[in-house]
Amino acid sequence: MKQKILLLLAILALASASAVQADDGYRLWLKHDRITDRTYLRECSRQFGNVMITGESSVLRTAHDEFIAGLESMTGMEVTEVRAPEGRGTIIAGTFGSSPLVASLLSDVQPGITGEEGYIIRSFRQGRRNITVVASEGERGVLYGIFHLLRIIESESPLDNLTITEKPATKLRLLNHWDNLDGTVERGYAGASIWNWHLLPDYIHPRYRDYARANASIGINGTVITNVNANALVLTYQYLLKVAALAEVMRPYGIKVYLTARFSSPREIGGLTTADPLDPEVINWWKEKVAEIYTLIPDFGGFLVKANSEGQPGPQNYGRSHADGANMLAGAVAPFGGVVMWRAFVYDNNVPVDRAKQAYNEFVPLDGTFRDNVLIQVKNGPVDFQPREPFHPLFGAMPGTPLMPEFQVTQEYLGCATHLVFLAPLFSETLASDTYAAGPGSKVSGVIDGTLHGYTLTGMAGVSNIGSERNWTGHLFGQANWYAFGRLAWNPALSPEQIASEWIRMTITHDPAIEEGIAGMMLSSRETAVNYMTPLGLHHIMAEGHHWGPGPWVERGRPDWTSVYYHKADTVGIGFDRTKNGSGAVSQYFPPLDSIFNDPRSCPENLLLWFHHLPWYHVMKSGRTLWDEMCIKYQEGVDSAEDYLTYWESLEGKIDGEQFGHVRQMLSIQAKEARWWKDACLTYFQTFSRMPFPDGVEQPLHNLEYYRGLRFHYVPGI
Ligand code: GCV
Repeated sequence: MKQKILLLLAILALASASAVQADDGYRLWLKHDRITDRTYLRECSRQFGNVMITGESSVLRTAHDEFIAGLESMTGMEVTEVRAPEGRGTIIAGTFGSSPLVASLLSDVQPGITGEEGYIIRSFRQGRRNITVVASEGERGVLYGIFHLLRIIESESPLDNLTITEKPATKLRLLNHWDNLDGTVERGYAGASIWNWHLLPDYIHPRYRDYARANASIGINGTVITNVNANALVLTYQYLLKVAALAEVMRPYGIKVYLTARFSSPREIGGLTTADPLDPEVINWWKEKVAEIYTLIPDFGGFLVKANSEGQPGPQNYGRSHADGANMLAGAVAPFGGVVMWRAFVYDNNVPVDRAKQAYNEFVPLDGTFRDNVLIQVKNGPVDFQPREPFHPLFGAMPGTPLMPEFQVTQEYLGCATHLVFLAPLFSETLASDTYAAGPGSKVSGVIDGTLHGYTLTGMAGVSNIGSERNWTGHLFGQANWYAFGRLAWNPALSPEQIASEWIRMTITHDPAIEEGIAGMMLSSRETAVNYMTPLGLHHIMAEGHHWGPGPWVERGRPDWTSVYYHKADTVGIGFDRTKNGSGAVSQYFPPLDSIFNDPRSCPENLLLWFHHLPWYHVMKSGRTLWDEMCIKYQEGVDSAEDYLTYWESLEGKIDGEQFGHVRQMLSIQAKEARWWKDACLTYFQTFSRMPFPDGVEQPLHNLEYYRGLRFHYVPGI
């Protein structure tokens, strides 16, 4: 009997060990599951049986631990740590400065090739030995190189004759958290903030380390942990201790911590009567505060500031300029090597004729007046993270001031966390746009990486979509947007195709046919969302406040927060006239773009209603009327969303069951909401066009009153 029970227990143990682990998404793209291809496994053991990753710093120790843990997990090998190349294959990693072996193996590499964060990965044979070297001038470069090598292994790519040289295009690659100290996240759809301010600094949640690790694996080197709608409390000693505890967790992964600075802090927590940036007491208060921060966090990155925008205090409250405000803070952090990222997302209380013009109008005159350690952080488009906007006209227009783009990884205007919208195509569209600032070929990416105007300080920011949900981002495919942001901040020229492929292979499957199917869905998903939400250059027609569903009828309140301000539909036509005869926003672009945008015949049709108010009968390139074209675009969006669901359902049993079930439900919601968007928008716009729906466009499920009457409570993210 006893023997029988023992046997049963053994079988049960075996059964549970061999059962496929359901994937709850926590491991992100760093799953490091066991590779099953025997040939590849043999290759791994030929190359990496021995490991020599030297260096005492915490970052190099991280590189060492990550490589060994990742390799052992993926291959089941037990690696041997050696002091010199041994056996059939050895991996050697380190900095040129700290490892004489690395320096001698790569003696042909000129100083400056990798810099502190770039790296070289080379594999070659030395006699009968396979050698792989991962080398950099800096420790972070070694860590990034190790993560690159793990990525190669995880996607089962060839390991021999590697000759990789990488260097990031931008210096500051930062996530921006709009996380509040009360645990909520503005525009966050993946649960509460991951920072548990109440338990910090004494309780360090394991998630903090995993967060740092995930970011480092894609080259992100900094995080602004608090909301730009800032709370001065975070600058008090009590909270700085908590920030310091987080910084400590991030440090071994090469990640610096930054804070948002509430401009009125000297008054709110400093006991001063003013926050005037030119007031000596204010200047001194910030200097002392910054010194306190650096005592606690020696590698503190600096401040991100939203000032004089949407009710936030700023220098203009005291009759001072954005430059006065930014330079005062920059002066305080400069002695410690810190930076100030000053946001250009500004619009004041006097509603402008065209909000899209305001940042340009305010910042271009200040070009060249900012201190060296200030960057102006500019949203990708001139309004606000819409499904499609033209690139922001500030890019290219401030040659004397480093500009860093701000992308929104969280999907405030793109279905929150429920819709599958892969954002790499959106980010790349901006980065690849030609500003013509210095003639043709002056891409936004050239502004950002500093090559166009010779900026030495460069960066890219992404508003995080991370929360405390088990899978981090709410929607499994939200992880792909986090991943894409990191990869593009490192290399803005990477194609969305490559990013999607890397992510799918590490997160979902290596099956080439399924990879192709999922990539097809991801790569078309942004256009699909544009189609069912805001086709042909429409923008800002979502519901009030939460920005989730459709709300083209929103007309109450501050005009530039309403939908009617943006679409301007009437019985004649629709669209915002930003031509030279209208708001003149086209003139903020360099020639010939100003003329291209100014003329409806040359304006790209996907931006037509951004720049033009056109009659419903306007003839489009397809030969259809504007009305018909708009209807058909909405229908195409709905059809594609439904196709995604149908395709995904065909994957049942072919991919992880938990991933399958989770995404199937999300896609089903997305298909339903795509139809809601189409029906609500078309029934509303039809009251102006008074034209029937063209063939192929399905009749709305309900009438306009129904859609207008829908009310939602407690939508997340506000
Ligand atoms: C953090 C939009 C969003 C706000 C956000 C603001 C900004 O208006 O709706 O939630 O505030 O942009 O970027 O500052």
